[in-house]
Amino acid sequence: MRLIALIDMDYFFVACEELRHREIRGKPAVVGSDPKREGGRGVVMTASYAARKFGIRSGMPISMAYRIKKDLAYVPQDFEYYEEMSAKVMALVKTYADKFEQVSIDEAFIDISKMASGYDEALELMKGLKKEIREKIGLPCSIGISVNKLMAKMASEGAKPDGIKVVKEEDAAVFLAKKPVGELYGVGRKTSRMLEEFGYRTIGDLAKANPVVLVERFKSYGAELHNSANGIDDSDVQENWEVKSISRERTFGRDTSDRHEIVKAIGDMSKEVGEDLKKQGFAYKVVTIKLRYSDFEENLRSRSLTHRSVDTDEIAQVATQLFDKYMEKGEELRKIGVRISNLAKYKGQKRMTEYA
Ligand code: TTP
Ligand code: MG
Ligand code: MG
Repeated sequence: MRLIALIDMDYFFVACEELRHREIRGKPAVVGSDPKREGGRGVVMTASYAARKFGIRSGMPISMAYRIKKDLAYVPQDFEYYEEMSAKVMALVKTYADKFEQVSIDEAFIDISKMASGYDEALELMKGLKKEIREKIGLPCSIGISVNKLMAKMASEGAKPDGIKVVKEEDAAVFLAKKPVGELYGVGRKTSRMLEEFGYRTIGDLAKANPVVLVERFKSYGAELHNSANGIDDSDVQENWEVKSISRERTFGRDTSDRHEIVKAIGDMSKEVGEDLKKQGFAYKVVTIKLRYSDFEENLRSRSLTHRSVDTDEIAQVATQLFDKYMEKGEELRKIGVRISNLAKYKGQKRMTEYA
């Protein structure tokens, strides 16, 4: 029996902000682009559940959110911080997974078929994960558990906020039947409108529809829609936790144009990156540096080697050459980063460590 779980963080960006802004905890709050800087054209990226009570939603113009709720707390977005929190969450989630597939900044599917032998064990396991995310990171999440990705996702929606829901295979049809078609995973606004025009109002309507008619109306997508509406989904959890790149970044205490200081930072980071590379048994092909200037402008500059390499000294050499070539004269750096990418497992890994 397959057991799949979907972990999705609750009101993710605002929840992250609540961690470092105590004053907005539990209050109606949004994260979004600055309404003043963009002439009020920014949109709400995330709304806390307290804000959702007033009808404030992701994608809504910030100006409208303010009209609805005058004393709404507003926090400007800080993607780097959310990505950092996301990485912490995902690192924990992976430890609970046979297979792990991150599908967005706040969401991942895991296959727990080997870790748990039935619904009860799966539930216990996921309770542990949820508790660990709460205790170690401080963030709330919701978890759906079922026999495939589609149903796990649908179950997680039913668990929100801050809950866990198991939908057994035999209960899938009833669980889905009364929901509006627009809530079916994978159905966007356009498809949803078309489905309604054809008279399929609920997922149950779609499940009972003649698949031949659906294929006539929606081509091959019709068959998929019919399967989804019946809770059927054979797709596997696609592992993506192979490291695709290894990187380090350093923010200087004070903005600097001092070559000596910067090259030393490049050297230190390259060494760390090289150590990770060896540990993980990869060879790399591309070296990239990131230059963040004092005005927050950011440039990435890369060089691709002719062959995949395991030579870790070369990382600092190439990164330094890139720096000398591309650093803008007269500018100061706030931050510098080194990254290696286009990685592949190094077959001679064992031998390399034997001789090292
Ligand atoms: P979601 O998981 O869709 O939403 P959420 O975490 O804010 O709320 P929920 O409790 O319902 O899961 O999206 C995750 C993050 O992605 C969200 O916090 C902000 C970002 N996002 C956008 O930037 N734009 C959008 O339109 C949506 C939907 C999300
Ligand atoms: Mg979420
Ligand atoms: Mg999400």
